[in-house]
Amino acid sequence: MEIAANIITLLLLIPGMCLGSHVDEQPRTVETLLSYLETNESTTKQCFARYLPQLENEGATWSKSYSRCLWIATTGRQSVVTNVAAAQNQIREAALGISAFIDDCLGIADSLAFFNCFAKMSKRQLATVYTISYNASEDALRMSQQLGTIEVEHYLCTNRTEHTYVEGTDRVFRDLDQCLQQNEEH
Ligand SMILES: *[C@@H]1O[C@H](CO)[C@@H](O)[C@H](O)[C@H]1NC(C)=O
Ligand SMILES: *[C@@H]1O[C@H](CO)[C@@H](O)[C@H](O)[C@H]1NC(C)=O
Ligand SMILES: CC(=O)N[C@H]1CO[C@H](CO)[C@@H](O)[C@@H]1O
Repeated sequence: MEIAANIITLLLLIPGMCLGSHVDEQPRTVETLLSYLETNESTTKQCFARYLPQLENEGATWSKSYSRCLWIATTGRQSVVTNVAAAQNQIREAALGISAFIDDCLGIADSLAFFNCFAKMSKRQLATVYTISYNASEDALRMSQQLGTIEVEHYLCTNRTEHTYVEGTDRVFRDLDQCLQQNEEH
């Protein structure tokens, strides 16, 4: 903390030392610089004491918002999956019915009975296959649309969080900079 404060004060001082009105005079010795740092230390400390908590606040707000964005997206995806569970079950049941019928036919050793079994594959079973395909493609489309919306919302949420953080920290850094500069002008 203290070291960081001194380093930043040092960085603020160096351009002034190089370009200041004292160019023709003896360069300031390290000793003078150190005494400057010492005499200005308390105001520098005050600046950091005031603005570091604000920076920490910005960080905490970012962290909370980011977690919230993540939570919204995760629960959103979970509810999409939960909502299609019934449709998925209907398709599974229908497919298992057809599968059982086909398995029965495949299990028949006698050729004539084998052919007769498949010959009995009724229009109804074919209609079920069609319904499975129709429902499945509709469900897949609706689901990917809903998941896509969640992704977009998630992007907007994190982007907004990022934006607020960048703006907030920028403001604090400018205030801190001003505080340190006032310190320098005293
Ligand atoms: C297909 O969808 C309709 C309407 O949601 C539903 O009533 C039917 O049970 C579904 N059938 C299958 C095989 O998924
Ligand atoms: C994301 O944030 C950046 C910077 O804040 C902004 O320029 C951009 O427009 C934002 N994008 C969306 C889609 O909001
Ligand atoms: C507030 C304070 O201590 N300011 C000092 C900062 O350093 C300059 C240069 O040494 C002094 O003149 C100020 O009094």
